[in-house]
Amino acid sequence: MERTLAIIKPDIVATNRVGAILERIEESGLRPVAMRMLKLDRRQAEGFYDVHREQPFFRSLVEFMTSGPVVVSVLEGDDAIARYRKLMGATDPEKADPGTLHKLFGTNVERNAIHGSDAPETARREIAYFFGELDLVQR
Ligand code: IDP
Ligand code: MG
Repeated sequence: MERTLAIIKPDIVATNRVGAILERIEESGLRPVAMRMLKLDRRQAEGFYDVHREQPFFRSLVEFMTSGPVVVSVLEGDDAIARYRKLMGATDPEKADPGTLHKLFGTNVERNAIHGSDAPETARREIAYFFGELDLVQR
């Protein structure tokens, strides 16, 4: 059993497609065990994307991620990190396979609808960034 952090990004909340994303996540067999809507402030977004601080797209990414509410959740399941990354597809919707969440819901490489942790270490850090152990339910 593994856990991963998912973020439904502001573009999806703004266009009322949170339910459509969650439906596909649940259909895939991944189970949400914590969920919260919040509006990231600049420091929270910068801290979350700290590894990208030197990237040319960092400022714009932070602008986007603070532009409106997001839905953060913890997904649980066997091999959850890799399974969710597969469900999402490549970061850039143009390069993502048909049927993946980035392809179906993303607009471009920045406004790409959703986030998922990329490895066990990052999943642990990202889950702890938003949730405490007591926030996670047993299912
Ligand atoms: P990931 O979200 O698939 O792990 P990362 O490379 O970690 O991809 O990038 C984090 C986020 O930064 C992406 O989800 C996307 O929103 C944004 N991003 C990544 N690469 C670019 C880019 O080349 N231009 C603009 N935004 C980007
Ligand atoms: Mg990443």
